[in-house]
Amino acid sequence: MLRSKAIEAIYPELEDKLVITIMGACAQELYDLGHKENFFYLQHAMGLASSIGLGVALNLPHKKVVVLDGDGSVLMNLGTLTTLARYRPNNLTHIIFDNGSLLSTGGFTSHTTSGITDLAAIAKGAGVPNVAKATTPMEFIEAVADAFEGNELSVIVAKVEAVGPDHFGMDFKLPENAFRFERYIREYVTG
Ligand SMILES: Cc1ncc(C[n+]2csc(CCOP(=O)(O)OP(=O)(O)O)c2C)c(N)n1
Repeated sequence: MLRSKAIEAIYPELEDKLVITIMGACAQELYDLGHKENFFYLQHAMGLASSIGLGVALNLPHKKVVVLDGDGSVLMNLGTLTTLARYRPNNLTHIIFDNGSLLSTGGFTSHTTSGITDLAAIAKGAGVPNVAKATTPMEFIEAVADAFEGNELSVIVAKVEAVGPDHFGMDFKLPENAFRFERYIREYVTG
């Protein structure tokens, strides 16, 4: 499964949700489908997309929040799964695209390569109530639909190929990214 295609498949469902992505390839693939004011592309702070998603979800319980994460990022902040499970926001869906690689910085293998580390098992062990694994586009679409329709904290581990975009670049700079998202939340979500 290609992550770009998986994101494309759920893109229409992201319109009414707050979306936080990790940096690099995943962010670029979402951006290339069309930027929306409800998207926030986390930069530099590897591992913390789910922590930001947790904070947003707890503070805006009426809004669905989606985190698009990577295996390398989650492995850098493994405790995040236990913190998510402890606070259990039922409006948060944490999608981990597991490509077994730190793709955005050159494609070094991660601990999930060749099935060594099972992030779905870790999420389950951490106490996340709804955990799904997807290896095909159909499984992915079904798992995401289930999570978006359901009313419980969900983690979806989607096995994807270690393939990213052939270009990088967005038409706004780093601080602008943060200010825009904050302003959007203030004006259109809380306001
Ligand atoms: C603390 C920290 N270490 C290293 C980096 C450099 N870095 C940026 S993205 C990335 C790889 C992320 O891997 P993963 O989450 O699996 O996503 P992928 O790139 O495979 O889509 C790395 C190592 C960083 N931004 N922050």
